[in-house]
Amino acid sequence: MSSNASRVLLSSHQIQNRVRELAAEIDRDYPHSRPLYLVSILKGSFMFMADLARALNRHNVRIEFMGISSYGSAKTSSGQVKVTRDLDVNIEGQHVLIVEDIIDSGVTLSYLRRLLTQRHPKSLEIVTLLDKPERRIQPVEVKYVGFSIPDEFVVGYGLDYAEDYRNLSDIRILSE
Ligand code: PRP
Ligand code: 7HP
Repeated sequence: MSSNASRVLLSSHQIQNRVRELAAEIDRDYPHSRPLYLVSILKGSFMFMADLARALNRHNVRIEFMGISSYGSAKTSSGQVKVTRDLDVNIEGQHVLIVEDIIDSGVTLSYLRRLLTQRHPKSLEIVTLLDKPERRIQPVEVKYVGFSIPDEFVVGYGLDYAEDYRNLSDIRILSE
């Protein structure tokens, strides 16, 4: 591929293996007798959501989406979180798992956690494929982390730079 994203950080194979491990953990942790609401944060987590949902071994997974934006087309968060699409279901009394592609500053997820907590779910947890702990500005409690990665701007597997690269099946480091 001719682009600024030639260094593979996580291969498709590594990602798929880890997604299966996360799904097995989630399957163990949540009662199979009740629905599990997966809330995918658009757009970045669409690919992770699709793979994670398929790797869960249960029939009562509810697929929901929210749109939250704080980056625009830049490489750093604007710090301004905007809900661009809200849930259209009532999550009161439900087990809710937020599905995110990456946690960077923590601004998006700490905002979202506060917002959804006010809706009184039975439980509210977060699964993120990637975590960049060095970048944290706001603390966020995250139950499931796929990979902890260094402070590099990454693209692929749903993650973009100015809307490009989301379709890659691996995760690559974007060079300057
Ligand atoms: C990305 C990513 C997270 C957020 C993480 O979303 O998907 O939601 O940034 O960053 P933070 O921890 O610094 O808040 P983005 O706003 O780029 O939207 P996108 O998912 O549509 O690409
Ligand atoms: C957001 C984001 N989007 C794409 N790649 C990264 O490394 C990112 N960090 N925060």
